[in-house]
Amino acid sequence: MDDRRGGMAAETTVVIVGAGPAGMSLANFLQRRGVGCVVLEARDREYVEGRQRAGVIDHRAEEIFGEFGLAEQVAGGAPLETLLEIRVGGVPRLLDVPGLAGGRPSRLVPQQLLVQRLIRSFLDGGGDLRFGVGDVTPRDLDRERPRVTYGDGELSCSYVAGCDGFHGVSRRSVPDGVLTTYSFDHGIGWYTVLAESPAPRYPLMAVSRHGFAAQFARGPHASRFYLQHPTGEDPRQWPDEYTWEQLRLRLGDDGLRDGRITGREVVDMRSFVAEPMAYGKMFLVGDAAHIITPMGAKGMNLAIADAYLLARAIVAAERDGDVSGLAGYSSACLRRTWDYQEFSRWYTEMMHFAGDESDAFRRRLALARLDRLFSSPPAAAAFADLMAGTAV
Ligand code: RFL
Repeated sequence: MDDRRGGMAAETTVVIVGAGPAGMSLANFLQRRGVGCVVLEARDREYVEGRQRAGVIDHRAEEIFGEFGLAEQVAGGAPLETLLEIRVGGVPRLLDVPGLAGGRPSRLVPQQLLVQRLIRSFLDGGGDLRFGVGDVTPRDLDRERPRVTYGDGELSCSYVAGCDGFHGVSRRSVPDGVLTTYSFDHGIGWYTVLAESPAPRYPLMAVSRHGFAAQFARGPHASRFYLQHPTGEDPRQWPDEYTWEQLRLRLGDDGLRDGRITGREVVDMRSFVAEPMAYGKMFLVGDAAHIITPMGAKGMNLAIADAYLLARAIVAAERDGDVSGLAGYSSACLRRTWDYQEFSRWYTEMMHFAGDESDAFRRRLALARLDRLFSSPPAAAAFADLMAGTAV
């Protein structure tokens, strides 16, 4: 190629499928290193920039953006995380997570803001990003020059980056029998509501016999709440009054101010991993290869960390002919993925079982885990290290 401005490029170095956190991180990293790429996104810009999900970029992700001179664009001025509050039966306990991690704070950057900023930065740099592209199909992945066809267009490239999320086409383009997949249902239902209710002082998680609840800031005047709900029930039918009543009960806060509920979603407490994260010249990045529960806030950060490793590997291959990074991409990403899956499961069990009176033994184990976090500095430091994000 490199017709990155023209929109009609027939050849490029990397075709990136999907313009979420994984795809837009990768696109910006490659652009900053002078590697040509085209991003193909199925949805329109408004949809992609409005999708609200994650709220935190961990310290490791900020370091990664910093390495590409993007930290100011994506995280400049974003509030730093300070303390984490875990409320047990209405009694608050505070954990200085950044301090315990050796001064490595995470930042509050809502996912839609991160994506908006990455899109703007890529387009300002002359990047080729095509929205509303239908029928994207990766082909010839085991050949030297794969192709990606879409609508009535076609691109030939050196690498395909499958950044199209769990339901995307990339993983499904791998021939049968190549991937081993692992799925796990945590057996817990989560209901999340976005509300015009003042942000909590600190990120807040609460253990109670009424079920788990959490409250996180989404800007100064809005909160995202999470409520555990009995599986087999659709909590989106709950009257608002009942939702607020449950939140007050679980958070142990009679004075919790309600507000207009602007979003309701049921969140799958499911985990998934596909191995390996590469087939021929295609590399899977982010949710296309793995999903993780929101407990621990690692999904978006894993997507950014995968994109970082892939960008580094492609740059080394293109500039120096060093293909070792590409050969090791899958195993390096999977090591961190499983580490975070374990962390997320550990955290999920602790926060949900500690209030669960249906199984007294399991409950006592979870309470012991929670106590250790507040009484053992090494245990607290290990927790904080994972919250800050582990280095590659
Ligand atoms: P995404 O965000 O799903 O983006 C994929 C993009 O690909 C497009 N696409 C296609 N494009 C072209 N052709 C096709 N055939 C295509 N198919 C799909 C899609 O339109 C989309 O634009 O995947 P990506 O980039 O890997 O990013 C992953 C993150 O979105 C995800 O891990 C996080 O949202 C998970 N997550 C959280 N992660 C955190 O780090 N911290 C959190 O606090 C956190 N909270 C959450 C979350 C996920 C949630 N939900 C709804 C699952 C809270 C929630 C409620």
